[in-house]
Amino acid sequence: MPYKLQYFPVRGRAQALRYIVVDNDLEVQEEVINKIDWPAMKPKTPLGQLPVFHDGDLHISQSNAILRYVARKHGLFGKNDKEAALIDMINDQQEDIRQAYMHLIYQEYDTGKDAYIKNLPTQLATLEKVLGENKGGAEFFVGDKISFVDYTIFDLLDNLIILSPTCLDGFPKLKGFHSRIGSRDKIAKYRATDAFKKLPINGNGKQ
Ligand code: 0HH
Repeated sequence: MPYKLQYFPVRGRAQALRYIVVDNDLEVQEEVINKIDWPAMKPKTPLGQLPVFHDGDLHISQSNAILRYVARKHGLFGKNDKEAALIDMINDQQEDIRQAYMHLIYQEYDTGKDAYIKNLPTQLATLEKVLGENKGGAEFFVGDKISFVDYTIFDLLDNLIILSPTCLDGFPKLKGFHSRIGSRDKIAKYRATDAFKKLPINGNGKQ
């Protein structure tokens, strides 16, 4: 039985999972939830929010829990406990940066954008450093095989580049990483589709 993903028609908190799906040939049926249908649906979801991921009678909310579940099942969580711990650590760092990004987008875009962009190098430096600690930054964030954190960070960087096109100029490893993941055959093909191109990043039109 295919998995099912329910989410709003935005990249948002489902996009890393969508990259995992296309890059690993997973069978996932996506149900797009429109704003008008949401109030009736909200109380029926596990935590009153989307995304929700269904695997048979298992219904999971919280995007990072979904990513971890899919990663465990499909070999995208490192090859041992040590790698898994590093993947978790780096994804949590990614989550901190993502939350600050979402705060800017949804709470203070007009008043906070300049300060946010000014502070971005401090946040990106942490990712540049950890990437460099694995094979000099030439491949993935952890180990020698792609893991779910590579997809979450690819998506985060993609959003940040749209917000501030030069933000990776001082971070050659992250820049190379973003280009490498974006050039993977299935990801590049998916990103060239109209369906991807017309999907807004966020729900309020800001990016
Ligand atoms: N920590 C949770 C996670 O990672 C946060 C989930 C969350 O904030 O899964 N969900 C939001 C939608 S993501 C939610 O369910 C933000 C994108 C909003 C786009 C909305 C576009 C609507 C256009 C049709 N929000 C609804 C709610 O809380 O009632």
